[in-house]
Amino acid sequence: MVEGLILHEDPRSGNCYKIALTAALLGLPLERRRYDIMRGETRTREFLATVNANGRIPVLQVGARFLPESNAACWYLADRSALIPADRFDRADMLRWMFFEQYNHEPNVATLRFWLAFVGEANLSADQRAQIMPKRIAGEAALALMDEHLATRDWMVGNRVTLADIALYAYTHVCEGGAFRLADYHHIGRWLARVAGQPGFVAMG
Ligand SMILES: N[C@@H](CCC(=O)N[C@@H](CS)C(=O)NCC(=O)O)C(=O)O
Repeated sequence: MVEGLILHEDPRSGNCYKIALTAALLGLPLERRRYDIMRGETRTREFLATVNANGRIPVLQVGARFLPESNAACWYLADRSALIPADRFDRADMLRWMFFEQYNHEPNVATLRFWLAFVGEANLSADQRAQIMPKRIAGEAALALMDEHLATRDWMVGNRVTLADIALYAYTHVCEGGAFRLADYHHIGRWLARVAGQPGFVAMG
């Protein structure tokens, strides 16, 4: 039994989408509250005081409690479901890919998408512009690692969809917004179709 669930989100954010997709695959009803991060709506005094002192979405509200961090929120929703493997090693391996997503993938693939597709290259600071190439190299390395991993398996962990797939799907399927070339990653391409074919799947946004 899960208490009333509210997702505080900007629907353009892949981090928010992970939670919406997890809820959809589990058939859990989710109320949505929208914020525009481009207008600083997660930086207001009220948001910082009540929703997330870290000034960011997504935040999953569970009754009167607030849970920031996308992967923690996905875990909360999926706890004791088939989206988290029963096998102890696989469960830790799933976490490995979720940490990889936050450290190697999202800061490069998602940030370049945000900068190029939403902020616009002309509006970036000199410091941000200098980071484009290092982030492209690191993002391509993360995608190449996933592609190699998926060459011999259908799912990131075990033999069915888990939170590792959801966490990595969110920004991988829209990586072309950051000028990454999906066509270069054949195994990822087939895996994206597998995730999108799951019963209950919902598209982003
Ligand atoms: N590690 C966090 C990242 C959260 C994050 O970076 N959120 C961005 C949108 S995807 C945000 O709220 N940006 C607005 C801001 O920083 O003002 C997660 O996985 O939830």
